[in-house]
Parts: sequence; C-alpha cells; structure tokens
Amino acid sequence: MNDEIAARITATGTRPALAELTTELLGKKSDLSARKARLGTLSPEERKEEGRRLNEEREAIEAALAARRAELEAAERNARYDAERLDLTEVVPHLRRGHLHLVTQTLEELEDIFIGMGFTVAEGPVVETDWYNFGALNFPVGHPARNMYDTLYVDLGEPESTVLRTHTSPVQIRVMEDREPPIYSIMPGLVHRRDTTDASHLPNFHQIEGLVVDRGITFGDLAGTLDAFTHAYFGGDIASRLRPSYFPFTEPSAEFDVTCVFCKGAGCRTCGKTGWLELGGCGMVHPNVLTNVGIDPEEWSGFAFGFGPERMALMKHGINDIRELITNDIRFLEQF
Ligand code: FA5
Repeated sequence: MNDEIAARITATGTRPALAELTTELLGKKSDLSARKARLGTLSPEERKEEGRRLNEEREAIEAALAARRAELEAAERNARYDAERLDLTEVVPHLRRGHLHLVTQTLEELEDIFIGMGFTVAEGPVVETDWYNFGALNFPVGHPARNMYDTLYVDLGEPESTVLRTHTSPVQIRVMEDREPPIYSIMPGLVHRRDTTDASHLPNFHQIEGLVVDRGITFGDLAGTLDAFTHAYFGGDIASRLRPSYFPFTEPSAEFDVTCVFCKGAGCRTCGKTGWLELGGCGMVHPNVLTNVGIDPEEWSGFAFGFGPERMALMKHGINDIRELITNDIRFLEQF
C-alpha cells in the first residue's frame, strides 16, 4: 500500500465515504483487480511474485480500512452517547427543591432518638373502637375522665362505638395484645379531637406514645428515660420535671414539663410565667390495663408516656404559634 492510499484512508471522515473508498480500492474496477486480471499474461516466475505482492497490498489496505472503520464507529457512538446523555445533577433554575415538613422531620428525629435507646416502632389504626380508645385503658363507660377528650365519633355500628382515636394510647393495648413482655416500643401517629384551634391547639395533631413493660420497672426508670430523652432532643441546657397528674390508665400519673425554651426558665408569657412548658403525660401502667391484655401485674410492671410532636417542634425551634405548622406558608416552611 503506498502512502497516498494510506493518507486517503486516514482522511476519510464518514462511514459511507469509507464504503465508497473500499469499493474503489478493492472492488471489481480497482487497480488491484485490474492487476490481478493481468496475472495470466505474466510468466510463471513473475506471476508468483506479482501474486504475492497483490495479496500483501490487499491485506494492508483491508487492515487500514478496518482500523479506520473502527475509529469512525467509535466516534459515532461517542457522539450519540453525548447527545443522549441525561445530566441527573442538573438544577432546573425555576424549580425549587422541596424537603420534608417540619412535623415529619420532628417525628423522624424522635423515632431516631428512641430507636437509639433500644425502642422499636409500632403503629395502630386511626379509626378505633371505643374499647381500645377508652375501655381497655380503664375508662369505664360514663366515667368523667372521658370528658378529658373532646371525641369525634364515626357513624359506624352502635352509636359512639367507633371513634377517631383521641390519643395514641390505644396502640399500647394493641402492642401488649400482640407481643409478650419485655416490651420497649414507641407508637407515633395522628390523633383527632374536637379542640378549637388556637396558638397551642390543633384539632388534628400527632402524638408519640412510649411503652415499657418488663420485670421490676419503676417510676425512677420512667423519670430517667424522659430525662435522657430531653437532653438528646433539646440539648443539655433544657431540664425536665414531672408534675402529679391523672390519667385512668396510669397510676401514679404525671405531666412531663421541660424548661421553657423562650425564657430559659425565667418565666414569660408563653409559659404563663412558670418557666416550664408541658410536653406530655406519663405514668406507671395501671394494673387494670395489664390485666385487660392478659399480662400479670404481679410479675410485670411498666411505664408509658404520650408526647405532642407539634408542640415539641415549636419548642425546639422557638415558634410561638402552632398554626404556623398547618398554614403551609412556604416562607415559613422553607426555614426548616
Ligand atoms: C394524652 O393524650 C395521654 N394519652 C398521654 C399519656 C400517655 C399519658 C401515656 C400517660 C401515659 P394529653 O391529652 O395530655 O394526654 O395529650 C398529650 C400531649 O398531646 C399534650 O401534652 C400535648 O403535647 C399534645 N396535645 C394535646 N392536645 C393537643 C392539641 N389540641 N394540639 C396539639 N397538641 C396537643
């Protein structure tokens, strides 16, 4: 193959042009074919020599064409890949990236803390029977403690037999029915009450219930768990305290308060000048509740608590109106 042919092959820029050149160099009308046709006119000696040369030239041209074809194919493939490439990191300027709502972030953070303390997570239905929401939790029918909850009833079955759960405590019953102690579980979820919306109340809000049932569990374990939780969630400068209270399903019962984050305990309007803010209720699981689910209160004891994640989010981030969480003002939501 002479230099001129080699240069023409290298200079060919497309596959159709290369196909044409292949025909020109190796086809019936090519110089090689003409020389091959003339072989018969040569003497045996010359024919042998010329035949060998023709073969060598053909092989060299074929190799050069194949190499150029491979180069052109690779270039075409790369051009196609470039054209088809999707930039998954591309930010479309007019679309802004969203994120989880502050309440969802709070629920996930609370779950993470308790999972880190060895708790498992359980869930139960939002539409509940009167038995799970009240009866099994030691609220007898007609008991005045039922008035603590402004209950929303579902029009199903006997009147007032089906409710939108007013708290996550019925999930305690379901967990104790499903599992043998020892139990270390938290139960987050949505609850509903006929509460009037104001700066600290919503009619639909979340609770996160905690339940521990084991041998030898004491009120000290409850206080220690809540204190460890307070520090993990709010940081070291926020203290917790327990105040005597009443719930039919716990005995003794307490209200769980933390240092007011707005005044750091000095006393302000938000905390009613007490220096403390209420986060939830808690107590030792009432023996009647254990008996209702077939757990022997002589052998097992436990504690339970129920917090309000919306109120915890307000406290942690210094937000003074719970309604901000449901107005969906993007200028508010994008700060978290
Ligand atoms: C209860 O619902 C009990 N089930 C808690 C409990 C569980 C006690 C286990 C003992 C053992 P309470 O009604 O106080 O308790 O509600 C608990 C928390 O839910 C409140 O402290 C508050 O943080 C939150 N909460 C109550 N009502 C509202 C509301 N309307 N809007 C927002 N958060 C609320």
